[in-house]
Amino acid sequence: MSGKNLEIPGHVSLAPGAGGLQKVLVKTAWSSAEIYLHGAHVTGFQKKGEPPLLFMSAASEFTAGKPVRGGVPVIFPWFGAREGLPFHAFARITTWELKETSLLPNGAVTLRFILPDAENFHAEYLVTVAESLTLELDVGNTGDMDATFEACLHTYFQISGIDAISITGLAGTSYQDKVAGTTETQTADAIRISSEVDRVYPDTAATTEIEDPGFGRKIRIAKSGSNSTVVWNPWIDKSKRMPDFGDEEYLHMVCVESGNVAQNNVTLPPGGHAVMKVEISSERLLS
Ligand code: TA6
Repeated sequence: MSGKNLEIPGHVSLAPGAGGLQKVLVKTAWSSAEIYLHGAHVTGFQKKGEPPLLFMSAASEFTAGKPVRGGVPVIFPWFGAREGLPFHAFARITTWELKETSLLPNGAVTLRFILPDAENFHAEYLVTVAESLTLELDVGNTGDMDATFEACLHTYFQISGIDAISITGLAGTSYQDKVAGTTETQTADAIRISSEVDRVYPDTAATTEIEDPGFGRKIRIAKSGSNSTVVWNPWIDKSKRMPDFGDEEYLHMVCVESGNVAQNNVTLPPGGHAVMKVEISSERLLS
């Protein structure tokens, strides 16, 4: 565990979290955040005077070797199932090392995490807490051959109600519908959710927005170095099958995930690097 010298009075403190896992508490002039070293998992981000931007399940586990349900799971170096290996890979169930914390002149706080033993990859994760939350996953190939990986910042957003929100930015984009097992095109400008949704939109660098009249806010998800967007809500039946997720929590969350998955996987030459960056911000909805 990194030393106390990583604390910044009034801005960064280390504390024991749920399940005895170590967490970092961050305060800025605009916001507060909570990050666990387990998975370098951002479990909370909230702007002053607003509801939390990230959803956390009340039933989440906080156990070594198990994923946390909510916040921003860091999915790396593969997305989805791999025979005999953890679903959504090992980065989110591994303890990352907190290497550095900084208070920038503009009042933002940055935290730099490193993933130990990432096979022939070097993975660093820079979390910037300010009026927005910026997440940067920097992956390098430390091997002597080309190396291919997938990555996804699997963000769970807190919403007022699943029937109230609409998601824009993906109009005209094709997607794999993992519920129906088909390939579709996003014809409607706005995605509205009234059943289980599990969609992988490939080849899109688009900024997406979640419009939430119930909370009177619009959440913006701007990204670079990411060509895949995933939209997921488990709806009723899948929620009941998830032991670490409340039966009715699907009503107040939606995942809009930024990554490079499936056909958008990334191949790095020896010594090559790839950086994926996501900035999450919000603004008041003009009534
Ligand atoms: O990102 C969508 C997805 O792949 C869904 O298919 C669902 O499995 C979700 O991730 C949650 O996965 P998890 O392993 O966190 O339960």
